[in-house]
Amino acid sequence: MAPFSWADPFLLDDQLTEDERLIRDAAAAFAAESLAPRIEEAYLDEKTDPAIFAEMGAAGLLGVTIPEEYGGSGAGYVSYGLVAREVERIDSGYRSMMSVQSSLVMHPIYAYGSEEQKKKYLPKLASGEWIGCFGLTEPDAGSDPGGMKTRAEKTDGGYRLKGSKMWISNAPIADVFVVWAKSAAHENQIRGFVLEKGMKGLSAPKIGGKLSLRASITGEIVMEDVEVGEDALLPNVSGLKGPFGCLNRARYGISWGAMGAAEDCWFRARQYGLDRKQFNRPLAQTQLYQKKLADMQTEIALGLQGSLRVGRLIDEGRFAPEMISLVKRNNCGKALDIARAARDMHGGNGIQIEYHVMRHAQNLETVNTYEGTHDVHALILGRAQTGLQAFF
Ligand code: TGC
Ligand code: FAD
Repeated sequence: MAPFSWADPFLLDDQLTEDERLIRDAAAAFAAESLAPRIEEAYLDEKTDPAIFAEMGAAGLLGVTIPEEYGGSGAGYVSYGLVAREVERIDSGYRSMMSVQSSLVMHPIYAYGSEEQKKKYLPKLASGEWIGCFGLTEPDAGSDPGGMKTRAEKTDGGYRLKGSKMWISNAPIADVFVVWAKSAAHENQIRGFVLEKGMKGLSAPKIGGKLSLRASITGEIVMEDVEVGEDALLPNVSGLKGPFGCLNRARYGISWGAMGAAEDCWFRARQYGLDRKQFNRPLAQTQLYQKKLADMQTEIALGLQGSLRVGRLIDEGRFAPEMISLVKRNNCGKALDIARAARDMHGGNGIQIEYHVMRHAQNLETVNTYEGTHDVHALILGRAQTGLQAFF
């Protein structure tokens, strides 16, 4: 028999390679030293510090899975997930910044771009010198991105883009915009385009007033007849499988990230219960409190095993998108339940910024919604097991 490790019940640490542990530890050190000291002020003031991208780049946290020749780390998807977990342990907004840059901007340029596009964009995105964003959602096309209205018309030397995108992470501070549009020159198929800050007709106003994910800036992308050359088109993908190929990676990373936020809530609730006495005994000595801690431990241990398994399958080239829907949906939903319970277990203190749990709960409302809502992933899984699609 082995001793029970309460914080790592299934000895996940043992399931990692030496290289994965090194990347995990580097991400944890970066998160503790560079992100944790900033988060309270950033969240209260709704401020995103763009310098974080260059700092993440210097720490090797951007483009973890992109080959080294383009500035990435050439590591696998388990490593990427471990980075997401450590960053989101501090704040979901910081993980959002990292995962948009890595999975939604660098990945499509790497997977669907020309050699020229890869050489031009990837090294500067990996270093964080350039900030990227990903425009799929529109005001009238969220869960149903196939209903997008953004159009690319053919011009003599390229394309003219018209339309608007909504709820776009990083957009107001972005240098590079990966946007998806229906292209008249390609039988109205959805195609990807890479736009750059400063192009005539392109703007990205901030969406203010968010009560969630306040440390990560969100905006619109407005394209008023933006003229681009042929070289802005991502040549190697067509149709919804383009953006979904990116979302597979980002959703998988979120499944790890959400567990990082949940772990932070669990550890804080446990410590609070040990420190705080009511009725002459620690809160942690009550049955109800211990049941909640046991539930947290169970869901996190199971959730991490699921993400690890899916990460290994991605690295082996054996994943199906539905596996990712399963862990994205389950881990986000469980993390949100855990954060809400941790808020409750902190009593009145739980609403204060310095106890962190309510910030996590507020963030996880977004994490449960973006990249496919909890219910949309249920419909993806329902379709896979019945063969019947229930979206409409
Ligand atoms: P459907 O008929 O299912 O598929 C259309 C085509 O796409 C292919 N496909 C996929 N390919 C790769 N991976 C996947 N996961 C794929 N899912 C679908 C499919 O094979 C088909 O290809 P083809 O060649 O046959 O045409 O499409 P549908 O229109 O019925 O889709 C329904 C649904 C609900 C599954 C889908 O639209 C969906 O997932 N909706 C959710 C939308 C979403 O996730 N939006 C995310 C926006 S980005 C974001 O939120 C970033 S937040 C980032 C941050 O800050 O961290
Ligand atoms: P809707 O699709 O209108 O859904 C509303 C409700 O209806 C949900 O509960 C949903 O589950 C339910 N619903 C929808 N369809 C069905 C159905 N067929 N059956 C049953 N129920 C259904 N997008 C990007 O492209 N890039 C980004 O960087 C990005 N960042 C984001 C950052 C933040 C902070 C937020 C909040 C969102 C971001 N998004 C981004 C958008 C995000 O992906 C969408 O909000 C999400 O896909 C849901 O779309 P929607 O908001 O239009 O909701």
